[in-house]
Amino acid sequence: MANKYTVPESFFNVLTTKFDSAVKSGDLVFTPSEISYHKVDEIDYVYSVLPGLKSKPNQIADKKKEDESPTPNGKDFDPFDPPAEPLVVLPTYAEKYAVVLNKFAVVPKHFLLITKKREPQSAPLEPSDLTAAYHLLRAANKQSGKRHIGFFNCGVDSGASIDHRHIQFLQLPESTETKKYEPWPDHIAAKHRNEYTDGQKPISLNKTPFFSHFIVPISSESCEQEIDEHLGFRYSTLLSRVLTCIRNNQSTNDMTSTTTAPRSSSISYNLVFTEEWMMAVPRTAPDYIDDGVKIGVNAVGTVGLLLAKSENELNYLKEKGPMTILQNVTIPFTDRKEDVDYDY
Ligand code: B4P
Repeated sequence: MANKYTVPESFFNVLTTKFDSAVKSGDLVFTPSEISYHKVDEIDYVYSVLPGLKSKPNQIADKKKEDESPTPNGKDFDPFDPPAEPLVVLPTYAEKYAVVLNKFAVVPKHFLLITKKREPQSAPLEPSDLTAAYHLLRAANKQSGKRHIGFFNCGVDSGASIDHRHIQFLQLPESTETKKYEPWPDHIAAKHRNEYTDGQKPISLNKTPFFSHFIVPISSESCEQEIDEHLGFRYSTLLSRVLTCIRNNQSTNDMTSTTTAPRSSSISYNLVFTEEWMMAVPRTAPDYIDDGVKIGVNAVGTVGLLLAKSENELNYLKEKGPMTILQNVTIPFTDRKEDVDYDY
């Protein structure tokens, strides 16, 4: 039975047509990337590198600078208030949202769920945000026949650049005989799917070196009426763990720190989700910076999708290894047996 979250059957066709015409008209800057598949310490990674080192990345940077500069009245520019018409796929979805194309896409048809009225990116997601995002993800998978991932960058250290609530969606890299990519949380969620119950501590991969992360399976059997509650409950379990992990990390840093500099009080994390699971990763920095090299990591980095904006960055990534990059922008994984659920 149709309800306010029902996604039109024409959704993905409209999205495809809009993407093609926005690229053609120049309203959307699509920079195709070269991708390579890697397996490091049993984890699949896909590195995307933007080719034409000088032209395309600068085109993105210049366009963004132009678009994101403050408005004459001094208020921060909000590109989603209102979104540019050529990028709009669904002007209204589930009453309070719209669906728009990413103006600076690296993979085709990258799209965003945005609130129509500006709401902060740093606030916790609401059950309706999760339900709307889940329905869109499911519709994109079904209508395109390709698997997508949804993600949310929350807080200043998460990679978020626009303070207007937005959840993003990308098609996952496909696997072939020789090139394999499987997001590493897949097998953990599959293993625990049947026995995991609401209120249980989220699942983590017990592996070092690794970064702190929290996974909950999503039950696709939940009926339409229950999905709101199901997603909201499991997300709040993740959020609780994120807050505890950040608090523990800050206490440890306070004990070991020799400086009196004020510490950041922000709560930053990435949320990544598929139809089968949700994962939250607490963040401590938006970029990896070392030796004059800066590699930005957003939510999809946590499932092994890393973007290098130059050959130099790509070589650096290969040389240092992806886990060095990821560990530097997150909280190192420790198996804290004393942690209990909801102890924030
Ligand atoms: P945020 O949550 O703020 O941050 P982000 O995805 O990390 O994007 P950022 O802007 O920092 O991009 P970056 O250089 O790291 O997301 C804001 C979103 O709104 C972005 O997708 C942005 O492009 C989009 N946007 C900005 N202005 C807009 C407008 N006027 N209308 C519509 N949309 C607008 O990376 C460059 C791009 O590559 C980003 O799109 C990023 O999501 C994507 N990307 C990063 N890593 C990737 C990977 N491994 N594989 C594929 N794509 C990847």
